[in-house]
Amino acid sequence: MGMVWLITGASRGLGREIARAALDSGETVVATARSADAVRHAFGSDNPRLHPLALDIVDGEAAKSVAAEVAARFGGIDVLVNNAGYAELGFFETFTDAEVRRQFEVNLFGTMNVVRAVAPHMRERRSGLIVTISSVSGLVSNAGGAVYSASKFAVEGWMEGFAQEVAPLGIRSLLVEPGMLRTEFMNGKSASFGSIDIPDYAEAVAQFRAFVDGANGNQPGDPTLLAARIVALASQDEVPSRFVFGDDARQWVSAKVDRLRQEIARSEDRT
Ligand code: NJP
Repeated sequence: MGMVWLITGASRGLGREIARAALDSGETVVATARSADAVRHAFGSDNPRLHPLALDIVDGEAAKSVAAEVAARFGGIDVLVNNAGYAELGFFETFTDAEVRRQFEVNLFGTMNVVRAVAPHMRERRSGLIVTISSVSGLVSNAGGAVYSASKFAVEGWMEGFAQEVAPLGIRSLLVEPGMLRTEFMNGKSASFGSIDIPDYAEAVAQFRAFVDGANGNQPGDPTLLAARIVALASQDEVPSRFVFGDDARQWVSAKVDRLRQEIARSEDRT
């Protein structure tokens, strides 16, 4: 039967590619998105090892029943992939409080719901791998990405600590920080823009939106390649705690680490 994978946000983009790569490796895949039909539609032909289920990660009770159903049916969950997520793009003050909270509701609290639902089943077997698709924006923040980054920094901070809590219980964690991937992430279906017009930011926001529109469809990162890498890593005995994927991501993270080192050195001088 191979390993049992539970993947969120598998109706399109990276989640769908991870599901495909896992199926190609002979794994059993429970692929979820808000609509099970959307998942069925995404995969087309019937594969007996593919099990589409509906899961809106914002719904904690739904996450618990999906996890219980999968564990009962397949005897456990070997790999959880926290992939579902979206981006609120734009300058911080152009967002309403509700828009900011929605970003956290999905990216942070939604992912927490799924982990809260799955972790007990992994603890019971003293075994499991939690793969969390964070972002380069979980380590580096830029103008226009403040709200999205806030949610992904939160995911990073939570997972970095949680991973240490569950490691003695046999659960491993892999945080993935991709650069820009060619998915539907930046189009109107997924990304959402701040709704408040503020003249002081108008020009900068227009430039930022032009950048996003230009990048949409032309992102350097190949989601199929990343999916293959993730599936390969999941079968290794030693799984790294982080995987920064793409030249763009590595450059941004390296530059941030350099800046941090300089800041630390300067702080030392001041004290
Ligand atoms: O995006 P997209 P990606 N409950 O829009 C699902 C991160 N990332 O594949 O329910 C459950 O093609 C949605 O399903 P549906 C990014 O932050 C990306 O690029 O049918 N599912 C769909 O399957 C995210 O964490 C880039 O609408 C929910 C999927 O999420 C992950 O990669 C760069 C949901 C989104 O597919 C996958 O994003 C980076 C909910 N409440 C990180 N809300 C990039 N693309 O450039 C949404 O660093 N979904």
